[in-house]
Amino acid sequence: MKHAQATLVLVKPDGLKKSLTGNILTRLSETKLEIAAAKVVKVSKELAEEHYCHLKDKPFFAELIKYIQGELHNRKKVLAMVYWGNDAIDKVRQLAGATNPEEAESTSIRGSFGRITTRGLYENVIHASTNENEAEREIKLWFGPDEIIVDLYPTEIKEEKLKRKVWA
Ligand code: IDP
Ligand code: MG
Repeated sequence: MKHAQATLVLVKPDGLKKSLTGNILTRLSETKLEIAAAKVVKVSKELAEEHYCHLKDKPFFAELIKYIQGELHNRKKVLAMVYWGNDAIDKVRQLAGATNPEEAESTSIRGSFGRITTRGLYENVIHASTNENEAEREIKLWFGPDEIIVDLYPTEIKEEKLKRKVWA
């Protein structure tokens, strides 16, 4: 059954370096999904390791962390977005293409612009969540509730006395 879903999309550092943001957003706009959140993020090691925690035993894990932190491309940021709408997860995955850019359909984003490095890492330009559980985990990791314009998951009010940076 098709229903409204949210999915996390990241334009990875290779996508930024190759100036593919406009191209990727144009392709994603074909889905008629809505952008529910967007920001540029400087990815900490902690965030990188948490995002890819399911891959921590893989031989390419250390390289993957460097990749998403932008250390392989001298672009220390990613563009993080939440896309929202009917069947969002599969629609975005379909446009993204298979994980291995050599196996991805040639018209997909990864098939068009991805590569495999000499060290064997798949540099595949974008991230997209694969299922609803993963999407929820990832969206909560990358965004706070106030940064998303639709109510996706239950929230609570926490009273905190925190020092924070404001405009001077
Ligand atoms: P996904 O991004 O298609 O969901 P995951 O298995 O979650 O694929 O892997 C996360 C990222 O790790 C991939 O996008 C790719 O950059 C890298 N990666 C995954 N599997 C391999 C592999 O077998 N060799 C090299 N890099 C890989
Ligand atoms: Mg994945």
